[in-house]
Amino acid sequence: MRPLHPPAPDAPRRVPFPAGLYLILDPAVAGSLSLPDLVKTALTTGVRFFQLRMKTPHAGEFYDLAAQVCALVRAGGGTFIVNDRVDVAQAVGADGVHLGQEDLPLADARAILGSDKLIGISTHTMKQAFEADAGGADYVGFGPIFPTSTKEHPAPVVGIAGLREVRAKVRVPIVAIGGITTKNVREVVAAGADCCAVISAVLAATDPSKAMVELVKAIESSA
Ligand code: TZP
Ligand code: MG
Repeated sequence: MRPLHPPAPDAPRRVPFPAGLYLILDPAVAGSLSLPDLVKTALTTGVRFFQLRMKTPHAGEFYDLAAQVCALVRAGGGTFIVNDRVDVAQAVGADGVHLGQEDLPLADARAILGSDKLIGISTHTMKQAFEADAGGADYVGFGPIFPTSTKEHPAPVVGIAGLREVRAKVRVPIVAIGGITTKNVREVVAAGADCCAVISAVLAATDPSKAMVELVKAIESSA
């Protein structure tokens, strides 16, 4: 895995960026699986980077689960990111927020959360990745690398070649996403991803614990 750039001496202290497996917790995919239980297991398998993605209009529902997961992740030494909602991220004291192209603008999220928090931006083209990097994102999500059925109306598949191109031009860490599994994760790391984000490869696995162990092992051995 490629080394991350050391921060400039005068750069503000930010939450450390944990390379490796980035586990996205989405209750819509988890079904009857308990996300708090899954987080506890994930921490024992070496997962350190978590995001809660909850496509609900009810901020209170999002807040309740985010507060619970945030406390567990923190207790286990992990990093916790809230998807979409800057208000929920701030309210639960998360380590940051992950924004899509149609969410709050990066500059406004930064003004609210401050320089200590991580802000990630979903990108699907070189132009978007470049803009996110130039705009001060702490990392870019890039994908879908492979076809995915988890996201509604996904952008066109960017492929391993697309990931390589973005890796060559973008300075900040890259979180690759979309259709990543134990079978293809090594080629994603080899193409320069700092993190591999998965939803269904873990949440819809017959044995989520085994899937996490295999993914963590595959990423570490490809780094
Ligand atoms: N953004 C791009 S692809 C995707 C998101 C949220 C879904 C990833 O889910 P999976 O199940 O790991 O393909
Ligand atoms: Mg979003």
